[in-house]
Amino acid sequence: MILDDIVRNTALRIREPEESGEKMTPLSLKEAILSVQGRHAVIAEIKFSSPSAGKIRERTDPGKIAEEYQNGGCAAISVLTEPDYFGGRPDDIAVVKNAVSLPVLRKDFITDLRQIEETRALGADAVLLIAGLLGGRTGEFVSAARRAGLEPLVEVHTPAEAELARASGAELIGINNRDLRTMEVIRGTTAALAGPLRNAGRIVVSMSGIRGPEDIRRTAPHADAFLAGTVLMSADDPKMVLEE
Ligand code: IGP
Repeated sequence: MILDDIVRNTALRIREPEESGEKMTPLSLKEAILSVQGRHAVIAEIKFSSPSAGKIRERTDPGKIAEEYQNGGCAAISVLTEPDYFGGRPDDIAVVKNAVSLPVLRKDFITDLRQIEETRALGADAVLLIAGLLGGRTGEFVSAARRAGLEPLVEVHTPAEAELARASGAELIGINNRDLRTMEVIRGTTAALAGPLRNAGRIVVSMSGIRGPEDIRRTAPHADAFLAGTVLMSADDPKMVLEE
């Protein structure tokens, strides 16, 4: 099972966080999403490969890609830092932060509280917490992220995980249309899970499997923002997708 391998290998890379120097005041992902007007809020992801898509594109300067995304009008940038399956590097966070003035979300497989400290030390503004990996510890990780100065975005894929995320107090909840265990994308997942979360005042981000503006339009009644990776990384001009 790939997910189990990824989680195991990621845990082996954890190091004790080093004392880091002066950190910039974090930018709010929530504010960035809510301030978008007259278009859909998109979190644009930098990801060079993935277990489902294989190699998406040759590795180039992530700062350049982030600039292109920013020029295209995205609300924030997501950076996959997992190296073995997604072609990322932890240091990509700092490279992207230096290139743009948008909030940066760190996307990785977080199962240990030390990775929260590490994420802040890398310079991220927000951190992805996967409810399917953290289970009953989700709330603890949400609190730890806030204490570290990071905004938590809790990812869910099932009704039980959505309830966990709601109860964790996280304001930002990502509904992953892809099942991380089977890789299967079911685009109706966002519509199926969003109702109770939005009624509870949560901000819902629809993630994964977005092929273009049409998918965004169709899901727009159920989500406050969208997170897209593959379609943007493989586009000649991400602006065409982002300008929707
Ligand atoms: C982006 P896509 O289908 O647009 O490339 O998906 C993003 O949702 C996906 O990369 C993702 C992910 C994750 C990756 C969502 N949750 C958790 C790794 C870990």
